[in-house]
Amino acid sequence: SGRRGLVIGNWKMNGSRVANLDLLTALKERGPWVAEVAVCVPTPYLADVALSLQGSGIAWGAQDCSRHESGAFTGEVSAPMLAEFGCRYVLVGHSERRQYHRESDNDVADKAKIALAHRLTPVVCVGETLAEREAGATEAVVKRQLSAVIHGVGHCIAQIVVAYEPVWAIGTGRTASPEEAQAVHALLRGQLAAATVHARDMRILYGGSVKADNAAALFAQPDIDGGLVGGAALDAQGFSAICRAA
Ligand code: G2H
Repeated sequence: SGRRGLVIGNWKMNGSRVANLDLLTALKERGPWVAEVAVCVPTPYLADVALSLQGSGIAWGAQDCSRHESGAFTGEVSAPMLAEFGCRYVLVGHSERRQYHRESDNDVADKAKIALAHRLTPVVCVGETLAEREAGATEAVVKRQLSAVIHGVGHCIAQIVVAYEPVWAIGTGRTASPEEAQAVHALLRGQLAAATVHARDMRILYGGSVKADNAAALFAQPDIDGGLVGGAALDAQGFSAICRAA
């Protein structure tokens, strides 16, 4: 395909001002890569990260945003605020948000919509739990999750990035096999194709225990366009190797 690979590091709630600078300095020394590379960092670090990555070719983003534009939402961070700090991406609907913060498919669709309105690229995360997979519901679950976003954002759907993250593979060391992941990616691309003529140009990332030693096999699949990388994104050498594989 003509799609450029994309690897996004999801730092989750890790790092410190000093450690982040070390990590980004080491990462910048290892680039550039053929694939596009970005890091989604905890929001308090955005100003530091923007300064460090400005002009580096590495993009940055956040891990969540409010579904509201502004107002009385204590503790929330808005899409326009993220845009102000130069974010290119914002993760929406990560399974940890869905699980621990009870985000619904509708919340996720609203977040994707407000991100797009502020020229941020939402990385819409979908994925089934182990119980859902074992019940044979994988297809129905990811379709329902993506469908909410397709309906929410309308013709802007071509502007999003999708990340398939089977919940049972997140931080567990258990990765979906390249074939298992490809099957779901193909399904998701088919669903996008029913909504937009641009589906073939859209990036669908795989996430869930991506490491330097399994990345190449995953990224070799025809509908896997890169990765959303958690734990392995906290080490410059390992993350760079993953970026090289995409
Ligand atoms: C899945 C992934 C990054 P990890 O959550 O979003 O994390 O690579 O640690 O499984």
